[in-house]
Amino acid sequence: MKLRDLLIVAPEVQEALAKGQAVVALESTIIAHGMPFPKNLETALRVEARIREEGAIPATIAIINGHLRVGLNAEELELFGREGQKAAKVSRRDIPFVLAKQQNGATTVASTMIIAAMAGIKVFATGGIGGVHRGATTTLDISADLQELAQTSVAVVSAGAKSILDLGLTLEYLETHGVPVIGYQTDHFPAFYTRSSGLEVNYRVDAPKDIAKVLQYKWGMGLHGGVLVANPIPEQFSLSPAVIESKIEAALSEAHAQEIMGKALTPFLLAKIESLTAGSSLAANIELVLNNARLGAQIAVELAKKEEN
Ligand code: PSU
Ligand code: MN
Repeated sequence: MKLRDLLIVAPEVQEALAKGQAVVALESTIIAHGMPFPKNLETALRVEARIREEGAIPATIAIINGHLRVGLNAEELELFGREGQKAAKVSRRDIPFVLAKQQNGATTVASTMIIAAMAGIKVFATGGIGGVHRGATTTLDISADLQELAQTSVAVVSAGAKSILDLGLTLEYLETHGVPVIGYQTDHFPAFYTRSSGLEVNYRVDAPKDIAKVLQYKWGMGLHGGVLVANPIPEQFSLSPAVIESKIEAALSEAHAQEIMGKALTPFLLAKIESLTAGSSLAANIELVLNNARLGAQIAVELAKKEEN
């Protein structure tokens, strides 16, 4: 089996990479499992458009018919939008199984990072990353996203992580594994729907070109691994911390009562919170993803400029 038969990079993305132009990777689990149809598809298309507006090329990543795909067209995005929770959620451990069966799979942060790195894409924008779940001291539920950030050299732009997670433990885990957490124009780690978790980031960086500079030094010296860029939701779209916390607690106790575990837990909580907030969390989610797409594109553009020299 040859990698070139397995990995299919869309011509536009391939051309941009060959010319050293800016490319931003996007995940497909956020489409299939993170938002309901048709908002998920609409958002996926808007995110790609936002990246183009900033002068970068979007590359949504997924597994289709047993191929690793980098750069999807509108019909392919729609496929994942419509399949929703029926599409397999594919993290690092799942990739070979979906390939072997020639199936389709929606890639998480972890598997999107793996495939982006294979294609030579260095910047990836999403909504929120997986992390250490609340109660992980007994359940050991820690997302494979964190381990991926430890080993795969891609910068992930997110709005922090939802407080369905234990954000303090998530930051500790990243510290142990040497993953730097950059706050974009903030000193605090954002909590997805809200601009601050009250926890501090490792470094505050205020300009995309300075983030690109750090990436250039890190990878230029051969220091492998990811970087987490935490970009707070714009003020006007952020939700009330007290309201969102009560919904998160209700969703968590529902998950506990129904004994939801493993890979089903995150999608269950995302859907539950959305229904409990009557869609206001979805509106916030969409805005923060667009905001991350823009920052991801700006960083990719700056990185491409630096690599020219
Ligand atoms: N958190 C979100 N939205 C998402 C996800 C997480 O706010 O869509 C998705 C991402 O694809 C992430 C995955 O990589 O869930 C993490 O799942 P788990 O906790 O099972 O590793
Ligand atoms: Mn898990």
